[in-house]
Amino acid sequence: MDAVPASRRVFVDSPNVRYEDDQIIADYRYSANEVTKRPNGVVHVKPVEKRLQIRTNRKVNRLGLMMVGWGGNNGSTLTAAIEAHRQGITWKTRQGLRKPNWLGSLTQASTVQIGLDTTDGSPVYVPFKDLLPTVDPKDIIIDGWDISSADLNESVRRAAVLDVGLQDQLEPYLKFCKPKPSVYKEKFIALNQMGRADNLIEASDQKVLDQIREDIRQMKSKADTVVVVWTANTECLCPVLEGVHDTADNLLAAIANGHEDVSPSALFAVASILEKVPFINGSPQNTFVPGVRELAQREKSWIAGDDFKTGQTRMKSVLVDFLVSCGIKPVAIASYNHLGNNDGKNLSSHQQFLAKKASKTNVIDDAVLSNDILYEPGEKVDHTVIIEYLPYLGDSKRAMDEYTSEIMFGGTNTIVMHNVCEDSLLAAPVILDLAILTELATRISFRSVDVKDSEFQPFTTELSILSYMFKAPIIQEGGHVVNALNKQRASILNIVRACLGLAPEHHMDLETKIP
Ligand code: NAI
Ligand code: DG6
Repeated sequence: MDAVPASRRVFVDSPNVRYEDDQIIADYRYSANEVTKRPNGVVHVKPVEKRLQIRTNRKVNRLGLMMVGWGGNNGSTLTAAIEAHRQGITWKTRQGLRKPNWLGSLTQASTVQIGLDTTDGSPVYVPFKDLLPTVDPKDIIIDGWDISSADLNESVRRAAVLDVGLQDQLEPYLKFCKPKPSVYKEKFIALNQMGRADNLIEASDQKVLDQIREDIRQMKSKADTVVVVWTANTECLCPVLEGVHDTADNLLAAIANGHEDVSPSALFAVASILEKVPFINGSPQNTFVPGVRELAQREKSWIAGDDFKTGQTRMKSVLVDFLVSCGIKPVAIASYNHLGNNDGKNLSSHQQFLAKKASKTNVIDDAVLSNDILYEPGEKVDHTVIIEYLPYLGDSKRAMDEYTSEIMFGGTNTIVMHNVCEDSLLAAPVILDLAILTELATRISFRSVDVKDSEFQPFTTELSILSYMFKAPIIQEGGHVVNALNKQRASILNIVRACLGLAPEHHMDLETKIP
């Protein structure tokens, strides 16, 4: 018997879902509450329902992933992991034989409760990747840019993240992966990175932009969908200048005139937008200045960011949400890190550190705002973030956190955490998920059944469905930022369920609670 392909292992038997050869069409009732806060203090809640049709194209596109900062620890680790899977490499360590896996990936290693078993009432879990057709990591075509000319074999060895037995077997494949030249502007990343910059496009900003666009077009000739991810060094925050960064036209003119305050990451974002390929910012800097956002909207191109959420901050966005939703009041948080990789070296420079500090700090804002029993309007948690560079440790990052909260009757509850792990082994699966979920998002569209003759529309420009993967998610104007990890996960999963005509996961389990 032929194995059932992953994308056909879950079948929804409902009059609300139509599986056609090339698409899945779901009729979906989206329930929400319209709330008005009345002057007399009454919170008036009106449940509303919108009838939607959701269409998912079933044909998975051939995905081309282009990483800016390809030769860095994240870029090289992800490339090595994909190649190790593709080649089926195994390697020996002191602990025994190892084989590649995708632990840490939402799409590849997590499961979703789909319902209760009809025979014994036990919960049935299915792999996330079996719900809708998604890209197989082994099929991703990878390319990218780096200011360092090291090929990917050299980069993997420089990063010193993976076992040598694996590095050696990957060499025949990785040594041919050579990053494309990129743009280096001294004022944006730390001066201590200068020694690495030997692979540069020495030209005006306009020519750099044209070259990046040409590079993307080359990838387009091999792949149906191209996603560009910034996993290069954290830049300092860019001053948002009137006449330069404020509108799409001013920004394009500033690039044409070679204005020094256009950041390299903004050049990559603009190039991606003009080529109409999604651009994802994995670092904390303000790449998405108003001009970039306006351009993305005008060109109907997708953007997402900022700053991958992988370790300490991911835990913070769970823990603070948990405390506040228990009615416990976090009042002081001290988050300290030391690490020895090149990211840590770049962040040892104050201006770049400030960008990172902001995204690591703001992640508790939504939890604080959610509870006005605990917090007065405008009240802040005493919150500090420190990062130190300790070269000896390489990619092994140490994160120490102390959370002090107020509990009943003047008591305090202090939680202390110590986390040690390879930074890039947490980041690589997150970048993979971003690429896979972005490709999936490009195949989903929505139409309102309540509006006559309405046409299917894709997600809006800011792909906030990807918020789970970011410390500081960007959202469309008028939206609200969600930082709490479990809400972000529920958002992705419930949208995927909606594509199959399934109600959101409500965990009510009434089957087992009422007669
Ligand atoms: P890395 O320093 O090892 O790699 C960055 C790479 O970017 C280097 O190879 C560098 O040569 C290259 N680069 C710098 N400027 C460039 C430019 N203009 N164009 C092309 N390449 C350029 O750093 P790592 O550990 O790979 O992290 C990458 C980024 O991801 C950093 O900004 C980091 O803060 C961010 N990040 C990392 C997380 C993690 O867990 N590892 C989580 C969240 C964010
Ligand atoms: C030190 O915190 C360096 C940073 O680049 C982090 O490693 C990275 O942003 C991951 O952050 P977090 O807080 O999710 O572990």
